Amino acid sequence: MAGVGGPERIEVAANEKQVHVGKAQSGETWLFRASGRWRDAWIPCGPQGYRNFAADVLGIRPRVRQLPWFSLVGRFVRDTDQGVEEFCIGQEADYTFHDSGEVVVFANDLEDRYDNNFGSVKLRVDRLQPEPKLLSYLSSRSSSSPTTWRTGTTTTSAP
Ligand SMILES: [Ca+2]
Repeated sequence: MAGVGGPERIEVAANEKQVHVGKAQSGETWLFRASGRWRDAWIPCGPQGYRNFAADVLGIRPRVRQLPWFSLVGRFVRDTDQGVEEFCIGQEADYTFHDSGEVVVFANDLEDRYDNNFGSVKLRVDRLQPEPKLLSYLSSRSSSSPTTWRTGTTTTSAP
């Protein structure tokens, strides 16, 4: 059995302050994979973002301070209003949710500088159930996922 439902494919526009992905349930792990390029004014980059040396010198940081400029960021808003988690997606990441809540994504830019953003990246999200099914899903992935954008092997480390 594959993940919880099929993969979702979402176009994340660089000029959107938040793009809705869906609702996460407690215990789920989501695999995020992003590809393509977008642009912050004249600076092109991928979903991993770029180094902004001038801003670093001036001490200016984007919305999620600790993550790279223009990296693809996920934000998890718990249903209980018990806080928000932000995590770097970049080109690829997985994230396990310990509560239920809404997931949104966005380019990590300054709050009021989205008007000069162009293009979009493609995001694929696979929702996985806890451990046993996750492992069987990963081992069956090579034969069951003809639509992945990147080829190559996925290495998993046993806990
Ligand atoms: Ca911008």
